[in-house]
Amino acid sequence: MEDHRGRAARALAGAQAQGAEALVVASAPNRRYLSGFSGSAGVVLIADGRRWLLTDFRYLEQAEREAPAYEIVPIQRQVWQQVAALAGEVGARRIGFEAEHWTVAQWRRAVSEAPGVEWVETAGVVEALRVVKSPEELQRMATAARIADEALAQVALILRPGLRERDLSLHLEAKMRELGAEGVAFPTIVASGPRGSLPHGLASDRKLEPGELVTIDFGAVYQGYHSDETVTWALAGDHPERARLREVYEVVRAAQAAGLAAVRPGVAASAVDRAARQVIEEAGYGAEFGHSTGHGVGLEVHEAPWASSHPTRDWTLQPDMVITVEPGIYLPGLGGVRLEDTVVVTQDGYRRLTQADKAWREW
Ligand SMILES: [Mn+2]
Repeated sequence: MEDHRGRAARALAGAQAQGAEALVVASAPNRRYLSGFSGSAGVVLIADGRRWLLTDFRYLEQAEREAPAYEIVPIQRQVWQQVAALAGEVGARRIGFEAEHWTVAQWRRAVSEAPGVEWVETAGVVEALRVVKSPEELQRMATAARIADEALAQVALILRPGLRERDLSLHLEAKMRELGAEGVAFPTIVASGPRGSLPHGLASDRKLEPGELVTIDFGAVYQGYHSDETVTWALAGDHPERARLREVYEVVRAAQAAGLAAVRPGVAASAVDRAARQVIEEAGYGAEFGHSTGHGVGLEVHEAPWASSHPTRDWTLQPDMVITVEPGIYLPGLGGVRLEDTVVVTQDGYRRLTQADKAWREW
């Protein structure tokens, strides 16, 4: 069982640093991180020594079981009035909310239901806690990655020209579920041949052809935690641009190796991006690598820390952070290559969670 009391105390301290006396958390991954509750609806409220989870009739029994560190409160008609009354029990009137997750309509509703509350905008409070993973979280992520890798190995057995991208994704997703995944981390990307230039090309009806490349970007979810991995495989056979595709592949592979080699504690995540990007730029493909090099993974498939060249949201890597390293090159009309691993920052470097071989592979 995770230390939900400790997490709640740290979240409250973070909210206090942003001017609040209490914190409400309604975004699903943050709510789950703080309480253990995995349901789709509910509000966590944390104030001076107290922890409440307000949820509706559908989830009361589940909430009692999943969130023993919290007082479970059935939601009545006006949830924000209830929140105000509970916070009032410990004298809290300035209640922080997650400004990055609320809609304007939600904020208006809170203001109108609880006019006596001063609603304080907070940002990134729980997200900042989530970046460093606990041993239990790392265990779950390692299991998600292993499931995904085993499913990919099964897909390799059916890979051949004539196979539709859609059938490849269906097979991969079914195998992940069979192997214990509770779901897929995101709709599987299968981009073959010229579609490889679409960085997020969802699996289509297109049939694989001899000699071309196919990029597969996929992940499993295990006990709420995601994996994220990309391979680009070559199909055997002749292709007029084969030599060029191979050259591009080796550039991306070198870029990924350079990005991984930069991963260690104390390093800025932007330095990982720079290390990978430099290899691609020096090979003359800088303009064809238009996305950032990586991102955190956990309860969400994309979360902090971000490994990008963006100057205002840099992160210093610490042990037990989890990030992806996933450079790519995309050539419209020809195809593309991306290679991605999810890794844990260790005391002196990194450890891969995703294990599929990233050397050139022909099937
Ligand atoms: Mn990714």
